[in-house]
Amino acid sequence: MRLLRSARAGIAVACVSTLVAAPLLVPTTSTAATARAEAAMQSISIKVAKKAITIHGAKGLHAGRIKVKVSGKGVAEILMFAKGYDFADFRKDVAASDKGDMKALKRAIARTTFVGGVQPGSSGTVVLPKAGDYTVFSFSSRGHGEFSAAAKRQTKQPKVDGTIVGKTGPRWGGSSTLPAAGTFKFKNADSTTPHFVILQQVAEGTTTDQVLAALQSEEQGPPPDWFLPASLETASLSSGKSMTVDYDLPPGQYVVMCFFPDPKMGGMPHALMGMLEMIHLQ
Ligand SMILES: [Cu+2]
Repeated sequence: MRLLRSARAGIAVACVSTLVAAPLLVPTTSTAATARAEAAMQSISIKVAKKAITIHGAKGLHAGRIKVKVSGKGVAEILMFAKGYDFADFRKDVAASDKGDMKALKRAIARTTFVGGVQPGSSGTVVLPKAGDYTVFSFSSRGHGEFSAAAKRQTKQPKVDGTIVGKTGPRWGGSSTLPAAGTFKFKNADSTTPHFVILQQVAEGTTTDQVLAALQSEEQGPPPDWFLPASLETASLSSGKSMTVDYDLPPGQYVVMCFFPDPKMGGMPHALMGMLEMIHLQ
């Protein structure tokens, strides 16, 4: 998944100067009412550090919807592996796909359920599909975390302000406008591949063709002038899965992108296959 990682790194590098200047993702403040509603939902917190991933609050956890809060250095990805496949296999397959081994990439996709997760400083909900063992992974950490969930409990999806849908193509569907702060639902309705979301703020009027050209460009140097500082990233979701993401971003135009690599295209990230869409936050 070299392309996935380098694409993420590229975005991160482009953002870094402005990220330091402005706290872009202020944790959403809950009103008393939502705090009461959330009280019933199980909750875990995940800290992603370079060397280790630590998880708090996972004791006595049941499968079903849980609230996830992430802090630290990178996006936390919650994974469940198929029987006979484990984190060591996953790591090995990711390393092999880095070197262009598409069989390894296909195996990693086939044997891993990507349950979702959020970036540091953010929160959301994910659905643990069934009782069993879960692994927390991050491209930003050498470590990993583990937790278990007991029999599933039925839980309600929190109220959302809009939806972002990954569709077969690959392409995007869902809301064309969202409030600047709130909660969106991210659903992967594509039966063929996992997807993740990067929301990147761009200048008003920027086109997906401009973004595509910039992504395809080999040029090093400063980001294009339409590239604005605010961004948000989620973890990957397998086919049929959904999650909710709490966010607070500056109003404006954003490009929705996914950089998950496609094994049928030699590992090309979906964004370069045209999985780009413009939305507005207002
Ligand atoms: Cu994708």
